[in-house]
Amino acid sequence: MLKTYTYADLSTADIDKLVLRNSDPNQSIQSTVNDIIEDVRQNGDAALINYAAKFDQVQLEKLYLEKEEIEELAATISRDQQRALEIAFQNIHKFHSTQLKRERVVETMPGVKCWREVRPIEKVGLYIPGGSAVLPSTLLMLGVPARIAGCKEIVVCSPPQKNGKINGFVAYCLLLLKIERIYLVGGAQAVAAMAFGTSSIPKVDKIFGPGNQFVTKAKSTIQSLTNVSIDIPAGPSEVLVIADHTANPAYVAADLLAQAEHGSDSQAVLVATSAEIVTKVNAELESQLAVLPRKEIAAKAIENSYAVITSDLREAMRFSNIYAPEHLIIETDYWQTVTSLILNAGSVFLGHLTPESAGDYASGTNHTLPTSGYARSYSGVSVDSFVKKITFQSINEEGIKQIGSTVEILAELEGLQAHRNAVSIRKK
Ligand code: HSO
Ligand code: ZN
Repeated sequence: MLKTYTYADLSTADIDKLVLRNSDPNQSIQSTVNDIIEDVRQNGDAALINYAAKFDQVQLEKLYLEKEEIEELAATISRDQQRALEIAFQNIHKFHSTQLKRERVVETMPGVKCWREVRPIEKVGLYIPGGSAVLPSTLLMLGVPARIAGCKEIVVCSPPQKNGKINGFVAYCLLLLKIERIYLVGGAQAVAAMAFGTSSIPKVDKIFGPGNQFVTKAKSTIQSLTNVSIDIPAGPSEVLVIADHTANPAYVAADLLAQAEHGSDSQAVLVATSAEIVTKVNAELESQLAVLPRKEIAAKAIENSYAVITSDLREAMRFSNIYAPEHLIIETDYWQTVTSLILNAGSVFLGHLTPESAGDYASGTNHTLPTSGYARSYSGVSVDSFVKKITFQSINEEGIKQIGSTVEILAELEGLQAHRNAVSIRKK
């Protein structure tokens, strides 16, 4: 049963409280993460081997698997499973390959040419969560855009299984991506390893990937300790479903549960245009939840979740924009009337036949998306996340004449004589 609120009864302060998530109020996650980061910084590989023993219950001799071992593991999955991963790979590739666009050269004044060129980030680190569910799809979502961008070195970290290996699906994705090594490190320690480098694990320029609260906290922490950047704060996953009277309550419940099964810290929010819809969805939640293999996890997440009743779709969109969901599913016949009202969301799923699961795996869009309200200011991962856009300019004789006095005057008014001279000397 979802806790239920009525939008009209909520004050601004109530709404602020409702939309707050993943807040670590007593800093306990931060302090654990700080200790792990410091340990990895000082003790490198030895710390990583200790954490594998402690968190993954495995005594590792080496911290990575190489090509032959990866190929062996990949061969253990069925042809149907390989085929499904290939189709996902192809669709993600198709969608992302349009994202590398050449921009045109702009002549801002005669003889003054400016443009931007794209260059890949050279070394990228991809974090593939293990934990309660192994997510090979995440490897495709990060590896495909990294390949399209042309990144030279792709470092992949994922927690080891108890047998010191990785699962066959992750292995098969590595083959599809032509990545020949995977590092057996999980959690905050993987983030720290890629940020500082250890004898086994290369230091990277940027770290990507979703994770639990520890991974997300580690990513935000290493940004202030190193010159390594991160993709986005992608923490516990969340969905907001907007449903009106045209929605199928069974579909809505299925979508909420698909989110809830990710982790007990996931959130699934229903915004419905009547109390009756909430009642019907609750009934479906109960019956569908009862038969889920991960029902304990999903039930906890549902406890963490809620429903909001609004008077119409516009009001529903207003709440959704404040919540700024990672995933927004709009289940109404009238979705075309509200898409222009969407201001904040990571990825949007429209109509009755567009489950989030399609985007999670195989339609082509990326599933690494901003959570915890960061969709207000961040975009999801794309090819853009793996490149820099460098600006260039070239000025000729005509150009320096055209722009010279403007720069001289501006340099003068800022009291920067040397700036002025750098122009004047060329005008002579
Ligand atoms: N919903 C997750 C992605 C995922 N789902 C991977 C299944 N596997 C975060 O967008
Ligand atoms: Zn998912």
